[in-house]
Amino acid sequence: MSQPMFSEPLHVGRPNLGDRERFHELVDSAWDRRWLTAGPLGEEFEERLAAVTGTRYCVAVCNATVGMQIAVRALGVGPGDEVIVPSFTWVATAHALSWIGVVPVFCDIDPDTANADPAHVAQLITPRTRAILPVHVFGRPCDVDGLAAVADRHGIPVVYDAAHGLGSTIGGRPLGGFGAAEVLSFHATKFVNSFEGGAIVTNDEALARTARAMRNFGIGEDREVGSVGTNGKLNEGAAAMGLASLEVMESIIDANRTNYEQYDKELDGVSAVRLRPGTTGDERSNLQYVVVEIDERVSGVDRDDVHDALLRENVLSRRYFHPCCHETEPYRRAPEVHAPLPLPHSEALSRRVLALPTGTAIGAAEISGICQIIRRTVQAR
Ligand code: T4K
Repeated sequence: MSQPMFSEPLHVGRPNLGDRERFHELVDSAWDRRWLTAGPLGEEFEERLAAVTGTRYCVAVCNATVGMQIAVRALGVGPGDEVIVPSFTWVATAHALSWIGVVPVFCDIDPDTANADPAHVAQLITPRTRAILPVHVFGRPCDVDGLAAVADRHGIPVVYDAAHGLGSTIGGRPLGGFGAAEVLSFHATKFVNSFEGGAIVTNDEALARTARAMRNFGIGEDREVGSVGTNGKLNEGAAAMGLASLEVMESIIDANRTNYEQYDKELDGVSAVRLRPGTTGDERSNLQYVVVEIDERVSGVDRDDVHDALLRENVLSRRYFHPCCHETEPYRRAPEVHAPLPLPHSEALSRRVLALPTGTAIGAAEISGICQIIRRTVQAR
């Protein structure tokens, strides 16, 4: 068997790393203080995130999944309530709700942006709908005005899953400050990471106070247990990683942009492959995901063929997001509940998408090789 093009695997989601010495210095400070969780590094991380997102309050949490649960619960959403979410997302968005007894009702997307379609959201509202939980997919901002209009008409809040959204802007406004709250992720595979971690950002003081208590077993500022809560605290080691990572955020976005432009150039003119748009119009995207759509009708080669061809050469691309949430086992059993209307755009996109490696762990030579494999594969038939 011939050798793969790359001797070391190239991964989607390979972590970007900040300055090693800075990370060690921060961890040492926690060590010296003997303060290991919910401490000053977490508070500093919160302050910096509030500044980056232009929000008044930030509540750092152990991951975005728990962050979304806290955010919707802090807004009074509970078991049996319905929340509208896109089906074209990482399954965490739906699971965060189901895990606390809330019913995810899946909406379709606008195929241009891959984000929740406000018109479809409006059709799914019932007397049981208590919130909308859209996702800024791949760092591209949602139609925040369209979603706000639907939510306002029905008197329900919007909470954004902003797991992909840090550092992206719309009309010059950073993501983080839209809706009642937005929830960020700092999982290792996110372009800014804290090993595992997340944050709820909001301009609503009461919501921030409730979320802060819920993160800590419901214990309020008066040290009394005022509500049911969970353990959603961020530890100081994670906060140290998050700070070191956040400090180099702009340089990671620069690297992502350079990578994106190279993919764009090298895949230009390959009619079976469409690079999904990154930064457009008045939007800036963090470009943390480079996603192509493979059009099987053009070359007879489908997305899975390209995925497998890359794998043979040691490139681990990812099918984000396939299958759609409503096609996974826990949700497809009750389509009348979870996807009462058809979701053709989500299903079609889900069959075409493939995320390719980017970030600071990859260079120009590797991107050229990846594009060569893709070109060769789609032009082979
Ligand atoms: N909402 C959205 C829209 C999300 O995308 C996510 C997470 C969430 C909510 C939930 O946020 P958190 O609760 O996690 O904060 C990954 C991640 O596990 C998941 O966090 C992420 N979305 C999703 C898009 O991708 P997998 O199963 O594809 O990742 P995994 O662990 O296989 O890693 C991907 C690649 O990265 C691998 O090929 C290896 C590489 N890798 C991974 C890790 C962890 C490394 O090189 N080093 C590492 O440390 O789900």
